[in-house]
Amino acid sequence: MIKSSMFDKATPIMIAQFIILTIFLQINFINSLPHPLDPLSPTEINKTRHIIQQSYLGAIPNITYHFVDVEEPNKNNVLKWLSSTTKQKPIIPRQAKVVVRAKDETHELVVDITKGSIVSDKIYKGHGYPPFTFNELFQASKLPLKYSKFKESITKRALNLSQVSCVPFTIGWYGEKITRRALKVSCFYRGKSVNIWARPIEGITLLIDVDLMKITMYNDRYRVPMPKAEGTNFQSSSKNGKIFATCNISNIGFTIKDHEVKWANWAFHVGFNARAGMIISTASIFDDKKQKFRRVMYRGHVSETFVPYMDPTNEWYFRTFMDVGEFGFGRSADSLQPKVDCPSNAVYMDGFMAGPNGEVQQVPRAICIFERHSGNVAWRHMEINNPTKLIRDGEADITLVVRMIATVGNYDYVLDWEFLKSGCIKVGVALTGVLEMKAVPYTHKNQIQERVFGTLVTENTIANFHDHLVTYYLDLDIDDNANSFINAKVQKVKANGFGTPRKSYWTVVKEAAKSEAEARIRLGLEPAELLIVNPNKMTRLGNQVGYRLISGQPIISLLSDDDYPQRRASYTKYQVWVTPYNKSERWAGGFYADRSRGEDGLAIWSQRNREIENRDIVVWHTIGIHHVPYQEDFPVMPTVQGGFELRPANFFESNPLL
Ligand SMILES: *[C@@H]1O[C@H](CO)[C@@H](O)[C@H](O)[C@H]1NC(C)=O
Ligand SMILES: *[C@@H]1O[C@H](CO)[C@@H](O)[C@H](O)[C@H]1NC(C)=O
Ligand SMILES: *[C@@H]1O[C@H](CO)[C@@H](O)[C@H](O)[C@H]1NC(C)=O
Ligand SMILES: *[C@@H]1O[C@H](CO)[C@@H](O)[C@H](O)[C@H]1NC(C)=O
Ligand SMILES: *[C@@H]1O[C@H](CO)[C@@H](O)[C@H](O)[C@H]1NC(C)=O
Ligand SMILES: [Cu+2]
Repeated sequence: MIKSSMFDKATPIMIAQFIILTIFLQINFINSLPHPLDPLSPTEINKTRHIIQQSYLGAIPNITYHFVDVEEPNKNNVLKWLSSTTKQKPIIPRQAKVVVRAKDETHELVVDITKGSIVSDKIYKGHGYPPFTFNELFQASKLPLKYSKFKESITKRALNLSQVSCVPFTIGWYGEKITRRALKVSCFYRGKSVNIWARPIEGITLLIDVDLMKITMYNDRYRVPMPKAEGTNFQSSSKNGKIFATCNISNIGFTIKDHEVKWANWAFHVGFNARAGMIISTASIFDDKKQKFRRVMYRGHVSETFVPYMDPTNEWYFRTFMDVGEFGFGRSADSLQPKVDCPSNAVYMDGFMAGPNGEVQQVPRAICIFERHSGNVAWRHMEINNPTKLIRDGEADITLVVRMIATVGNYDYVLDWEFLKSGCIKVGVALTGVLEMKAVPYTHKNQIQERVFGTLVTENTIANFHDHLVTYYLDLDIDDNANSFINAKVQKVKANGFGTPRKSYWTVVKEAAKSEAEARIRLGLEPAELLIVNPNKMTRLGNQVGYRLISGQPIISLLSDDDYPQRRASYTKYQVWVTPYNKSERWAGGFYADRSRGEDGLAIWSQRNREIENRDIVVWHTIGIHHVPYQEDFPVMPTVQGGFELRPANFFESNPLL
């Protein structure tokens, strides 16, 4: 799903970005040694492109860049780099992983930026394709407007072609033999509305062969009335009341050095790439009692999202998006609006990625970091049982939030990592934006005789049912690499032999999961405590140090296992998976998600049923909603908040806030 609004403005944005970028590069030219997990800098992206263009690939006309990111460095080297003094730091070469398409083939390259050479070049022959470039999506969106059959369809509907905007959609895989990259394009009618999603031109299917950039199938099956423009606008005329309170909040203090953030007792690294968007790395917390930083998480980011629509009809069945792999949260990152997206005390970071030709693209203010004075209580107590006086104390909850917003077509995902002084990390996903809607002949529910697949949200408009399943990659390293995962059962026990009238109580039964199969979990059926512990480290009292994963609303995909989109997103059948760390296993839906067949990805890796006890392990957690739209979600939906929490569990000797 694509940022259609950007298409119309592509050229001015690109020019503006180029000017900003040129200025930026001149200022930023002198740079110190980068942190090994730093994203590629603009200079490095440019250099990567230069190295590739100088190779035999540069002689091939029109090669396109689909993925450019820092090649994942060896974890042990990164840890050594972090723990050693400047002079003793191991040299970690700056390398880029690049996917280019040349002559209809997908090349996977590793480029050594320092040496200026391509160190590995493989042609990927498996199923699935890398994400489309911006140019490909842009060109695909314009094809219908020049296509005579489509023009006829528009005339038949008495619409004005100049008011039509088309949006390309990825199309998944439905058992067919795939030889080409393809998109389907849906068109919308602006007219007097800015909300294109509210005015779908229903009944038309357009298939585009992206390698040929040609329409290869056209079908106009039916016509329904165009939903009216009135009431679809989501821009308010006045900004009053929309912004955060303007009173000045002063930060108690955080420091940002390049990508490294220090605040209160936390230290972590904030990265950015085109695929995951924001990436939190090497988060550790200072332990006052031990007088040292202790490791909590090596890496955390969104790994994949699955957004299948529940309309099996011809024009809708294929809408089963895997936004991260098919498009990219980083590529969908929006420039944050001060005082609306982030409060007035926020500090911003830009994001950089490679564009279709490998050139640098900048997202100004891609990430914001701010202290949140939530008005909540961090802890408190009032004691009346003291003979001499009333005793009362407490502390206000002040936290640090790191945020980005991805606008993937119609939806906006507000993605937060919130750090608490108590050692908690809260991960938030807030959903807002515009629903994907289907035009129908009905203006009232009592006219509906056939089956519809959503809610009538305004006249002639059904907002279709769908899911949002957001899967997180969480490489937790609790106090070191070797960790175990415990699905502690909270179990009822009969109270026998105590000589009291109690008949029952509950207790906790803990056993570390030995292999991957024991750590696939569906939450919500029975009470459980999910723990990631370091079995080699104990508190003074002998408890294993650990962290808890506290899930929000549990969700699994309800699609049948043999349904094609479900085969591609088979990891959505469990909310929790644990795998042994492997640096090439990061994308739950597989690396080549576009038109994939479910042959790569978390569910496949996990079938090896590897040992996970007392090892470097990665936890995968899926959150989200089955989205049943209601009228209030129209024309733009109020935010729905979701998330989960990582909370110390015998990690500290006592409350770290005191
Ligand atoms: C990008 O790289 C090319 C070739 O190395 C160089 O000529 C150019 O100045 C660079 N541009 C920027 C903006 O760094
Ligand atoms: C390469 O791109 C240019 C400009 O878009 C176009 O004119 C040309 O036909 C393309 N060449 C090939 C071989 O696709
Ligand atoms: C179509 O839209 C254009 C641009 O807004 C306008 O000039 C033209 O008159 C419209 N044509 C019809 C038939 O409405
Ligand atoms: C906020 O701070 C700015 C800059 O220090 C100052 O100009 C402004 O008056 C302050 N506003 C309020 C409401 O205190
Ligand atoms: C790491 O994962 C990849 C992809 O699943 C696999 O091919 C490779 O064998 C794994 N490496 C190890 C050491 O297990
Ligand atoms: Cu939704």
